[in-house]
Amino acid sequence: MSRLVIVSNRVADPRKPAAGGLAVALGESMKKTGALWFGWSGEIIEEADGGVPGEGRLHTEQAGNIELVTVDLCREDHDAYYLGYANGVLWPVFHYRLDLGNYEPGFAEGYRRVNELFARKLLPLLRPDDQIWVHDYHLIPLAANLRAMGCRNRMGFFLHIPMPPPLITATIPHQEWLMRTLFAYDLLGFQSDADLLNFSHYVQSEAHADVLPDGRYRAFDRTVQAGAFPIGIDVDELIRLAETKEGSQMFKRLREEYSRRQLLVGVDRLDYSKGLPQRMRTFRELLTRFPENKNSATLIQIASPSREDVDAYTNIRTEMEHLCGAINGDFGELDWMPIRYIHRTVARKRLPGLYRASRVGLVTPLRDGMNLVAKEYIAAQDPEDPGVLVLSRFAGAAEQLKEALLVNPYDIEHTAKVIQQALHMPLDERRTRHAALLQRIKDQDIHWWCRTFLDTLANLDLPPLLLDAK
Ligand code: GDG
Repeated sequence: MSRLVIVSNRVADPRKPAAGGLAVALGESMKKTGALWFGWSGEIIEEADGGVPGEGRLHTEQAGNIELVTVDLCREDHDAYYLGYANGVLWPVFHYRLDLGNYEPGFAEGYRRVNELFARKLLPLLRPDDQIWVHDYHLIPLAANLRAMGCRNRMGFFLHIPMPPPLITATIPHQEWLMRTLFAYDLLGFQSDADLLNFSHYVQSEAHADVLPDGRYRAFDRTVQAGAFPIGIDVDELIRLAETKEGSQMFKRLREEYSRRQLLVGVDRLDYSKGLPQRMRTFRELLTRFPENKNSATLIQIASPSREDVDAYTNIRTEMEHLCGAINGDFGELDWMPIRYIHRTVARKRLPGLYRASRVGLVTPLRDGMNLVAKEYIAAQDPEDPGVLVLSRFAGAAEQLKEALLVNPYDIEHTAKVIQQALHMPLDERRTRHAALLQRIKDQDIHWWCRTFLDTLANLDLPPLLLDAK
C-alpha cells in the first residue's frame, strides 16, 4: 500500500481534540498506511529575526505513524501568499466577490514563491510510490512545481471552495498560469456538480481543452480526471457529542430557558461569504412582517473571528455589530433580546446541544463550497422532534440537501416567509424531511469522501504520458 502525503496550508495533529473533522478523517486514512502531512507551521519570521523570502525552516513532529512536517514563512511571503493572493484575491473572486478582490502587485509573485518553497522542501521527503493529496486554493500550483522538479507521483487536488464561472475566473491576475497548473495533477476534486461544470466550461472555452471519451480533460500536453466529491462530516461523532453529558446539559439548559420561545441558530466564521448581514436583515423582516414572533423568536448567532488582518473582515465585523445593536435596540424588551450575537469561538462540544435545542438552523451563505454547519445541524437533531434547516441554494450542500427549505438569501422578504414556514412546520413534515436528510449525510459522510477520492486517485489508469510529465 502506498504512503499517503497530505499537503495543506495548515497542519493539525489528528490525535488532539481541537483538531477539526477534516483532520480527524484525514488522520484515519493516514493511520492506515502511515503518512506525511506537510504545510505551513503557522509561524511568521520577521525580517529583523532573519526571515528571508522563499526560505523557511522545517519542523518535524511524529504523531503516531503520521509525520507532521511544517515550514515557517517570512513576513513578506506570508503577507503576499496568505493574506494577499490566497485570501485577498482567490477567496473573494472564487466566492463571486470581484468588488473585494485586492489585486496588489507582488501578491502573485509571493504566492508563486511560497508554492515553490513548499515543493522544494517537500520533494526530498517523497518516496517513489507515495500518493500526494493537495488541499485548497492556497496550493493550486504545487503539483506543477513538483513536476518541474521531476516528481512523478500520483497527485490529486481538492478545491474546498466554489469554482466560479469562466468569466469570473478570468478576472484573476495570472489566471491562465494558475488554471494551467491544475493540469499537473492526475485528479481534481470539486465540491459539487455545479463547480465541476464551471471548471469544464473554463477549460474548454479559455484553454481549448478536449474532453476525452472517458471524461478526462486534455490540454497543455497533460490529461487530468475531474469529478465532484462532496465533502461530508463525521455524523457518528456529532451524534455522540450531542448525547454526551455536556451535550445534553447544554440542550436542556437552552430548552428550559426558551420553553416559551422559539430558538433559531447560526454558526459561521465571520466571513462575508456567509451572508450574515443579510441574515440579520431577514430576521428583522421576520419580526416586522410576523409580529407574533416578537418576544418569542430568538436568534443565537455565533460568528467566530476569522482572518482579522484582512480589511474586508474588519468591515463586516463593524457592520454586524451595528446591525445586531440596531435590531436589539428596536425590538428588545427588558426580559428579551431578539439576537444573541457571539463574536467568539465556542467550544466544539457545545455546538451539538445548541443545534439540537434550535427549532430552525439558518445556513444562508451568499456562496459556499459546501458548508459543513448545514450537515452538523441535521446530525445533531433529535429524530423524534427535529428542527428545520433553512439553507441557501448557493451553498454546495444544497445540491445534496434538497429536503431542506432552500432559499435565495439575497431575497430578504421571501427568506423571512420561509423562516416563518419553518417555525410552524408540523411534526410529521419535520420528521420526514429530517429522515431523508440524515440518511443522505450518513451515506456520504467524511469517511466516504476520503475513501472515494483516494480510491479514485489510486485506481486511475495513468497512461505513460502522465508519468513522463514535464
Ligand atoms: C471551507 C469552505 C467547506 C464555526 N464556528 C465555530 C466552529 N465552527 C466550525 C463549524 C464547521 C466549520 O467550523 C466551518 O465549516 P464550513 O464548511 O461551514 O465553512 P469554512 O470554514 O468556510 O470551510 C466550506 C469546508 O471548507 C470544507 O470543505 O464546506 O464551503 O468554505 O465545522 O462547526 N467550531 C467551533 N466553534 C465555533 O465558534 N468549535
